[in-house]
Order: sequence, then C-alpha cells, then structure tokens
Amino acid sequence: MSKNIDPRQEAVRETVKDFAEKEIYPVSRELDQMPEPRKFPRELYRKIGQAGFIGLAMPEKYGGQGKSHVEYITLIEELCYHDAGIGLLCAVAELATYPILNFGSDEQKEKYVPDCASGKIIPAFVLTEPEAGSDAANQKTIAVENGNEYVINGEKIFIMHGDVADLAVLFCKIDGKPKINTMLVDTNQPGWKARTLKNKMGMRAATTGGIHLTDVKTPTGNLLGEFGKGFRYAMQTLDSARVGVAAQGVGIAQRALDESVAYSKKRQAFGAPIAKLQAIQWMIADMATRLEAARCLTYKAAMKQDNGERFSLEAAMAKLYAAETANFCVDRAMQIHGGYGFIGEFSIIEKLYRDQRVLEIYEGTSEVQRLVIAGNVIGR
Ligand code: COS
Repeated sequence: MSKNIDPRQEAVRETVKDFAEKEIYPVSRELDQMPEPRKFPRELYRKIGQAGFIGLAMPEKYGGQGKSHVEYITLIEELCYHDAGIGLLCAVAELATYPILNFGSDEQKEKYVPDCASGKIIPAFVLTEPEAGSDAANQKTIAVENGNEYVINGEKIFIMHGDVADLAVLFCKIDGKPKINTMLVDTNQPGWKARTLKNKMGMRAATTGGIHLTDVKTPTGNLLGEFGKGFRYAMQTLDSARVGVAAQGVGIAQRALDESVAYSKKRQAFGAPIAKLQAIQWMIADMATRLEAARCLTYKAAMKQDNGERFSLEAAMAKLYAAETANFCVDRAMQIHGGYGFIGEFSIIEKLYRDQRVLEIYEGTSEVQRLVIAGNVIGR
C-alpha cells in the first residue's frame, strides 16, 4: 500500500529517515525525559532549519525550498513518525512564519523570513490568552499608539516556543477598537516576561510559554498587513497549521500501527504469535483503515492549498479526523502491547499516548473543527 499520492513525497520520506537516524534518535529519549526546568533544544532546532525543513514550502527568494504543501505535510508526518515533539519544532516554526510570509510587506518578508526559515531566529505565533482560546476573537491584549510606536500590555498563554522566541507575531487590539491586528514584536525587551510552562504531558521537545507584556514597545511600522485584518490572518494561518496537525496525527498513527504489527508477529500467546488471533487482526484492520482515511483527508487539504483554493473545510476535517485517528490507533496499540505498552522502558507506545493527546486540543479543539465543518456544510 503506497503512502504517496505524488512521487516527490518519497524523496521527502527518505531525507527525513536519514535525518532521524543521525539527529532525532540520539536525542529523542533525552528530550522527552528531561527533568524540569526543561530547556529548548536550540541546537536541534538550528539543524532542522539548516536541513531546509522549516522553509520547505516557502519561496526560494526568502530562503525556502519552494516545494509543495503536499511535500511539506509529508515532512511533518515523517518527522512525527520518528518523534512527534521534534516534528512539532518544525511545524511551530512554519506556523509562526506563515503570517509574515503571507501578509507582511516585502521589507518585512526580506528582513525576517530567511532567518526564520534557517532556524537562526525563533518566531512564535502569539494568539491565545487566558480567556481567548477557542474564543480567539476575545483578545484582551491592547496596544496603544504613542507617536511612531505601539505600547502593548496583556497576557498570553500556551504559546508554543513563546518562552524562547526572539520574534513574536502578536495578535491584539489597538486603542481598544474591536478589530484584531497582527504585529511583529521584538521579544528582547524588559517588559516581555516569558516563562516555560511546566509538567507538559507530551510533545516535550517543543516547549510552551506563558507571557506577560508590560509596556512592550514596537514601531507602528511593524503592523502586519492591513489594519483590522488580524482575526482573518489568524484564521487563515490556522487553516494551514491544521493540515500540519493532521499530518502529525498521521505520523503518530502510522508509528502506532507499525509497532503493533511488528509486536503482534513476535509476541507469542496460546502457542502462536498474537497476530494469528482475530481479536488482534480486527484491531489492526481498524487502525489501518482509519489511518488510510486520515491520510487521504490530509493530502486532499494540502492539495487544495497547493492549488490556491480555500481549504478551511478540508483542513478542519483532516485535523479532526487525523487527531481522533491518532488517539484511536495509539489506544489500540496500547491494548495490543499490554504492559509492554503501558511502561515506557519497553516501547514507544507510552510516549505516543502522551504525544497524541494534544492534537485534539491545540490549533483548534475537535469541537472547534466540528463548528467550522458544520458552518461550511450547513451554511451560516
Ligand atoms: N479564512 C479566512 N477568513 C476567515 C476564516 C478563514 N479560515 N475563518 C473566519 N474568517 C473570517 C470570516 O469570513 C469573517 O469575516 P467577516 O467579518 O469579514 O465576515 C471573520 O473572519 C469572522 O469569522 P467567523 O464569524 O466565522 O468567526 P467566529 O468568531 O465565528 O470563529 C471559531 C469562531 C471558533 C471558528 C474561531 O474563533 C476559531 O477557529 N477558534 C479557535 C482558535 C484556535 O484554533 N486557537 C488555537 C490557538 S493557536 S495554537
């Protein structure tokens, strides 16, 4: 059964396999098990950038590789097959760079995108607030215009790489007006106080931050795109990122399936490998079928993105289904492995279980995806 819809995907899979052997497996366990306070893996992040992964689907003019989104989501799928937390390092970098690339001026793109793509600087997509998660429009962070700069106050939470970011792609309101805006903010200033959130369940290679902004300043020229279009920019960015989350789910589900097939062929019970038992076969059949469906939805969304068509519906369907599929497949894998799945020293299943859970939460919960899908299908 081929995983590919396009022969170019095979080259991506091979590249990631080589990278995983050299750069992921030697550090994977250490990054997952690191005691608090956790440290962001800067060296690995830089290697991911230098390998061209962050900028895979970005234009060559801005330091990218000019590849398709289908190739990019294959990259995320494959990275997450080997280590989802490490795959997330790449996905977050792409998410945060997307608004600059798609809504920024030529000058902003030239100034920031090549350094984001190479991993030289760490950007963060700074949207979520304590009371603005699913209700993303309920932004309380306010920028006040003062001469040629904005002075920003507010609080942000659950920001991937927000604890270590050099550059924030920040969403907020300006002068209390209702529309949301997007602006670029240099985090290297005293009013920017960020901390690493502790005791994260999974996806531990990529850190998550909480941020307090007190009189943080940025030039008015750092407004991204048009005034008042910030919510739309956030939603368009999330459409793209949701396909990436779907790819994370496909990678994790594939790993759960492969581990389960290999284990069930070697594990003996009642005088034969457990793969001979119909109970196990049915679990494997359900996993394989759901995985195939999740992969098809994911690639279809990426193909629509490559065609320049609106793909909000397909992204929501792919994210919803692939996240639930990862959950299903890892749960079945745990059942097949029994104690050898539950105890992390024996297999990767325990890590997969922790890593997959956030897929139904971040970048729009499963409930939000259902809202988006229903809105598209029923009409508003
Ligand atoms: N692409 C382009 N424009 C979009 C869009 C998209 N995907 N989604 C919404 N818009 C536009 C709409 O067209 C509308 O524009 P007008 O005001 O010009 O008519 C505007 O944005 C508001 O749209 P809508 O009314 O659908 O927004 P809602 O407030 O109803 O959105 C949900 C509700 C829940 C869907 C939205 O807030 C959401 O996705 N929340 C989850 C946020 C999230 O994923 N957070 C994770 C944090 S990032 S890790």
